[in-house]
Amino acid sequence: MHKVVISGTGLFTPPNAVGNDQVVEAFNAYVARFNAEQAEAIAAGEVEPMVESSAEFIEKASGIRQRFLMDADGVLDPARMTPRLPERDNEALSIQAEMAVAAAREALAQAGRLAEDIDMVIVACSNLPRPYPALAIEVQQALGIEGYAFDMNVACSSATFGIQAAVNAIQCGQARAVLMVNPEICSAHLNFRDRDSHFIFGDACTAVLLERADEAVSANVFEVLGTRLATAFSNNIRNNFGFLNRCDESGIGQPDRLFIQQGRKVFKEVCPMVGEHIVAHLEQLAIHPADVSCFWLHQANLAMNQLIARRVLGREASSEEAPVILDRYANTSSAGSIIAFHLHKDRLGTNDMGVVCSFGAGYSVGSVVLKKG
Ligand code: CO8
Repeated sequence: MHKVVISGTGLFTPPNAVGNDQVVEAFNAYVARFNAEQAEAIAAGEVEPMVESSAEFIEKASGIRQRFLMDADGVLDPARMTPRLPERDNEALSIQAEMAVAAAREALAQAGRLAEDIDMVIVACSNLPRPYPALAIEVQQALGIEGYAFDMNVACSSATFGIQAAVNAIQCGQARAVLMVNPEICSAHLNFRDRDSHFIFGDACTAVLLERADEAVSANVFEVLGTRLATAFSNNIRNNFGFLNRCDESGIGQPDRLFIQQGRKVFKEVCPMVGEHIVAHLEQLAIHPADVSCFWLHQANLAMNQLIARRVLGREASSEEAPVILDRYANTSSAGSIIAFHLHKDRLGTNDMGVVCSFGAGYSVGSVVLKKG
């Protein structure tokens, strides 16, 4: 079997940086509006009044300070609270394909590769724009890549599951090089009217280029020592948006057609699952956790990452060992751990090891153990 390396990564960051104070101001204006409109029903005890959000709570509970959004005006308009992203003509490049192409070009350039060197494209993300044609095939066409492409969705773990699919294809000789991209517009499926979650997500796109180690031309490569995936069904993070919605009118427009979660339960159940997963994966590869230089973890909650790192290392991790990007990007679903890797991978010296780890809805957990070449 061929050895596989990551030879390039890319990141597309949307143009609109939005601070906690801005999302809170919009949310609180919406609350004032709602409570005024419902004043009679609230006074009669028929409707619960909405409660304001606070920027201090958000930073303390999550570690998030700001997020990047594809559109901020629509989100920050209390009369709308949804990004304004006009649908494009079928002949035009779709918005997620545009994000993917931007991130992919950076990954290709880092790897010193051209479209003709790539045999396979995977788009792996939480929210796809349509059932078909596959977004991955649109990205493949836009970049001028031959071979084949497909979409996959494992929520926040889409990127690590995508990496394993790419590794398998390269190891078996089905592809020389694979481009795996994660265009996430989380803001389009986030309920900005929900106090518990209106601050959680941001938008971004990442790209990872994987190829045969013996054919890589970049001097800056990371060998994939192993991948490990796990899933366990849970209703604690859920989104009921889907093609069957139109078959039952009673559900149309209901909040559960957007992102919903039991945040506390997720925290309690997922942290141990992820800690054990990483330890077991390292054990399988005969690597001691103390010999790992960096953990590029999924970026959902700062306390969650600190707890997972403690479970794996048996002590606090420094910011060099478990880099944080969610303060700036918030939770960008599958892109989060790859943003951390992309922005902090250069800290590793030759033969240093690191772990990319994602976790989220499903539940799903994915880890990728890497060694700097
Ligand atoms: N402002 C002020 N106070 C608030 C707010 C707010 N906005 N929200 C809640 N509070 C209050 C509550 O009312 C509560 O008050 P009280 O104690 O008086 O009852 C108190 O704060 C505590 O509330 P919580 O218990 O809800 O708060 P937590 O400390 O648990 O923090 C978090 C909430 C930050 C959500 C935290 O639970 C968390 O981060 N959990 C982990 C979540 C996680 O990792 N989820 C992963 C999901 S991502 C994924 O899998 C991908 C899905 C696909 C993406 C789709 C894109 C949309």
